[in-house]
Amino acid sequence: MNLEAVPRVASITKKEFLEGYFKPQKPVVIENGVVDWPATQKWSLDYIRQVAGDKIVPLYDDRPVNHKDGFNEPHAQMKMAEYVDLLKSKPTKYRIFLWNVLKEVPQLQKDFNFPDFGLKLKKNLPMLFFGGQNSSTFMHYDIDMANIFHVHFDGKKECILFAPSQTKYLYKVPYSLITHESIDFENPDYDAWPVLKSANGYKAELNHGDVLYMPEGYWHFMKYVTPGFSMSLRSWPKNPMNFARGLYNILVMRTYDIAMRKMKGQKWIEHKNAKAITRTNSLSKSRPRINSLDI
Ligand SMILES: O=C(O)CCC(=O)C(=O)O
Ligand SMILES: [Fe+2]
Repeated sequence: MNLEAVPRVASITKKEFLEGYFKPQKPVVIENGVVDWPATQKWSLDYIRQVAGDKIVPLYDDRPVNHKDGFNEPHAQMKMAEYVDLLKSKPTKYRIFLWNVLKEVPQLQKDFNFPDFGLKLKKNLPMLFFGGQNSSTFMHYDIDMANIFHVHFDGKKECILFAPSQTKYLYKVPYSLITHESIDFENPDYDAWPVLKSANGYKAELNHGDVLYMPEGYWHFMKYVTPGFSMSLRSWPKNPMNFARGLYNILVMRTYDIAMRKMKGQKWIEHKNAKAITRTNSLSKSRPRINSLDI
């Protein structure tokens, strides 16, 4: 794929960040963005096991969206201690997604603060994400179109990003925030997804303590190369169009999608997946070989 490396800086001033990355809406990895956090010294999977071992955690694997699954309903649950043991013992697809561990284990709140990169951050407690070796999230963008500072802990993670301007090449599923779930973004089959060749994106590797800035509405695919966890801090979109899009997503799009799933079930999901293919392929002159079978 046409992926350029996200620039990495050791540290950054507010002015440099706002001028160089926020205003042009470009991603950046800030290596020492949160060095002053006690979390960068303390947080590891072992530490989380120690302080949150007894908590029951909601787990998600990478099964395709099914109408029978509720919106964001977990696929399994276990104690945090068992989950950390599982992460450390073998590759697993189970991930924790949007879990408010900070509310459940208040002592963790002492270990971080809201850094000042020049953007006003949402002060509600940030969520944590965990993943096992080789687990990944679908390519998606976040419903609120926020500016995101994604801080990684313990392991190594690979990220693939696309700006919103690339959406037309990405086989986006209508009334959702994901691309077609059959695309392997690490090794895409261009016979099946020919238009993907036209997309220009970014890649980044995150290690412990790295902060990835993702601008408003950026697509992101994340793969845990080794077990680890991350925290996302968010700032409302500053572009009024993106702010309106975030409100639309939350108030209209999601409501409509949930209603259609209830009414039409799996047929609705299949219809949307087929639409993702026909819409994007209408940009291509060459006829795809495999997609027609998927529909
Ligand atoms: O790393 C993950 O599991 C997903 C992170 C993500 O999607 C986000 O921070 O918005
Ligand atoms: Fe996300």
